[in-house]
Amino acid sequence: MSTAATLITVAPTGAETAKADFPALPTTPEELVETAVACEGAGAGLIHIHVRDKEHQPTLDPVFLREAVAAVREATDLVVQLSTGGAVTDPLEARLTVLDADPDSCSLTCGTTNFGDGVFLNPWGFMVDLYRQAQEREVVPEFEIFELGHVHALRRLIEQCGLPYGGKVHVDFVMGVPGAMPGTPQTLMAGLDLLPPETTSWSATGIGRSHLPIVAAALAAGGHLRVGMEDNLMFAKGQPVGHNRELVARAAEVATLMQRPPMSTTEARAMLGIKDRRSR
Ligand code: KMH
Ligand code: ZN
Repeated sequence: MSTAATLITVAPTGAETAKADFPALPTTPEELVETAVACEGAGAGLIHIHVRDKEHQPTLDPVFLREAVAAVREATDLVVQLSTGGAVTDPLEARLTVLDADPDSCSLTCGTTNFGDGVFLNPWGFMVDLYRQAQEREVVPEFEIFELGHVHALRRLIEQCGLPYGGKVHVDFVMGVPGAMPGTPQTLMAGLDLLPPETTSWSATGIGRSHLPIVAAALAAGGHLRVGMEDNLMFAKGQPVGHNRELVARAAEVATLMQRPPMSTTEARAMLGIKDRRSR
C-alpha cells in the first residue's frame, strides 16, 4: 500500500443539508463545476458527487447525473465519483441506475446503518447487484464503511464476487454519523485491523467535530483523506465553511506538513485503477 502522497477526496454537497440553511453549499451545476475546479487547484484528486435539482433538492434524475459527470469531466481532471447512497429516502432501484451516468467511480456502502433519525439501507442483495453492475461497466467502487461490521461484509463481498474493475480495493471510513460508529482514532484503528487483505488503499472522513481528529489519525496511520461540506459545515468553532476549497486546502496543508503532500490526479487514477473515460 503506497502512502507517499495523499489522495484528497472532496465531497462538496451531500444529500442532507438544505441550500436555504447553508447558501454556500454548491447545488447548481455552475456551483458544482466552480467548486470542482477550485478544489482541484487546492489539491483534491477525486470528487464525490451528489446532484441537486433546480429546487436544490437531492435527485437521482439520470439527466442531471449525466450532465454533472460531463461538466466536471470537461472542466477538471478529477476522478468523478457518483454517490449511489443518495438520500435515505431514495429507493434502492433508483440508486442502481446511477451507474447509467458512466462515472469513473461510485460509492458502495457495505451494509445498512443508522443515519441520524433515518436508516441508510444497503441490504446484501443490493450490495451484490451494485458491485456486479460496477464490475460489468468497469466503474471502480469506493467501499464505504459506516460501521465496523461493514468491513467484514466487504470481505464477504470480495470473497463472493472477486475484485473490482482495475483490481484495486479502496475503502473509505465515514466516521461519526449520529447513530453509527464514532469518529475516534481508536475506532479507525479497529477498522484498519479488520480490513481484507485485498485492500490497496483507504481513506477516512470524520463527520462534524470528528473531522480534524480523523484527518490527523488517518494521515498518521498511512491513509488518505475525504473532506467537504457533505461531512462538515464548520471550519472551526463559530466559523462556518465558506467554500469547500478551504477544507481541501487545510487538508493539503496538514498532509504536506506530514510529508504526505496531495497526490496528482494522475497518481489518483493509477492508485484506484480508474478506466480513462476522458477522451469520449
Ligand atoms: N446520504 C447518505 C444517506 C454515499 O454517498 O454513498 C448516504 C451517503 C453515502 O452519502
Ligand atoms: Zn455521499
